[in-house]
Amino acid sequence: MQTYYLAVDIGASSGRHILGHVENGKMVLEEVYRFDNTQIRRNGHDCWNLTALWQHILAGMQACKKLGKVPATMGIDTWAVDYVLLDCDNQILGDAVAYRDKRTAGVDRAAEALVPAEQLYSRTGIQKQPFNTLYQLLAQKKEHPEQLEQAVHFAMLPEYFHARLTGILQNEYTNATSTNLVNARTKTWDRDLLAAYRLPVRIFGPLAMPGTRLGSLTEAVQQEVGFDCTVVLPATHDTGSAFLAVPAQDDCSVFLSSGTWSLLGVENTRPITDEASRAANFTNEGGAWYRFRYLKNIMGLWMIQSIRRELNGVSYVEGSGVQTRAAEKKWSFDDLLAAAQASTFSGLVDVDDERFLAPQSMCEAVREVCRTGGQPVPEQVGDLMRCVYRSLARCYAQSIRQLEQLTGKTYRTIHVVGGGCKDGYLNQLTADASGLPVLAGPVEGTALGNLLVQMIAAGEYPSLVEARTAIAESFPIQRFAPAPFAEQSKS
Ligand code: LFR
Repeated sequence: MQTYYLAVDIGASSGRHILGHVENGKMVLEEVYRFDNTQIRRNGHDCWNLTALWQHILAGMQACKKLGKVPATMGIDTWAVDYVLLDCDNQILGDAVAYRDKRTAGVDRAAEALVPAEQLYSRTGIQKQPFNTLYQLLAQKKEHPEQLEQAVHFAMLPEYFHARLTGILQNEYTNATSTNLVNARTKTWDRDLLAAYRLPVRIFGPLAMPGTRLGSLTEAVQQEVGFDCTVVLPATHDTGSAFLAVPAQDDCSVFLSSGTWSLLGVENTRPITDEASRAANFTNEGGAWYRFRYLKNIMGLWMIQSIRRELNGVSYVEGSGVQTRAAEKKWSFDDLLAAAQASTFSGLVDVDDERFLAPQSMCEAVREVCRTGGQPVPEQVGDLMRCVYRSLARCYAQSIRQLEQLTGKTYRTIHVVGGGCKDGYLNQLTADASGLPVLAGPVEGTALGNLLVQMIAAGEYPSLVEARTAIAESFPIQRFAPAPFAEQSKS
């Protein structure tokens, strides 16, 4: 009888249930359920719809039952930094505010008055991002001090869902590091920092490692889905899972997890928390088996996704939420790609510009950044797209040069995993800009990394090395060589 494992992988724009099993040493995946993740406007903030997400989690489990493929274990991963505060009955206090919401504007300055930025980085190794949980918690404390006072538990979103599945609330290490409140050396909550920010130490529980067996489904959930199984913690931060699934066979590769964000970096056994690293805004996120993901957040496909939504008439209007208008033409990703390839536009933008984080109009934001940067302004869709694509590739290339300076190593290949690795045009631009071959695949990086931890916990593979070799042998990897005379981006 086949043993199945279930990864529930929820990203900022969509989620999926992927069943995995091992056949003759190889990994086999099957997507059983997919859903959209859309935000709602609540009490003046952009929030996640946790009720809808929970219904989707259950519906995907029911789909497994219907197929007759009941998993032995399951685990949930999501994007990082977002959380909820819970009371003693695990009920949410306040809302599950989404990280691109404006509530954190200016909070970093107040935080820096309490702990200087250099000190924070040298303790946690986490890059400064306006949306880090630390700033969100301080924003919530300012707006609703009573919610922090009443809180009994702090739960990152996968932990909240795991608690609904099992009745057990357990904080997990990889996602906890994205809060900016975990000490990179002691690898647990930094009590001095919590005290300095006047955050209640009592709500932050002990941190469990990926691979921990949490428990079985509650009676109520069993009734809903028609089976029982064991929840095993994956690296609950999606990027933590994605990096595990990179089929690198040596340590000369740069990893790129390509989705809404482009996460580009390497794995280290020790954190790098010096000033040069802080200035370059590289982060040391905690990984399974205490491997540190030394990486940079690059704006990523969010820019392309936002342009497409906008051209297709979907826009976000502050105060009233998502609005749609009739669009003259519906643009597919292939249409956008073809338009980019037909353009000869030469302007470039710094994709890390904060104006791209949550603009009312991404098309206008790109034009504005071009204009203020003294670049030609892209008016046509193809020009806009070519500008974004080439700017992303240039940023990847520059970040690799920075990485080499910071780690003192030379990198020879780029491994791309995640949905974005299907974009052959971007892969080729990346190879050309960096002068390095790009190895693209597997597409389901995050879900695969989630499954990999469950499979190691179940004894299917003895360790990460064998599991990564199995991934290399189980999925097609496409190679993009740099064009011989391509102009490389210098940092
Ligand atoms: C990717 C990701 C990144 C994190 C960002 C916000 O999905 O998890 O690693 O920086 O989303 O949570």
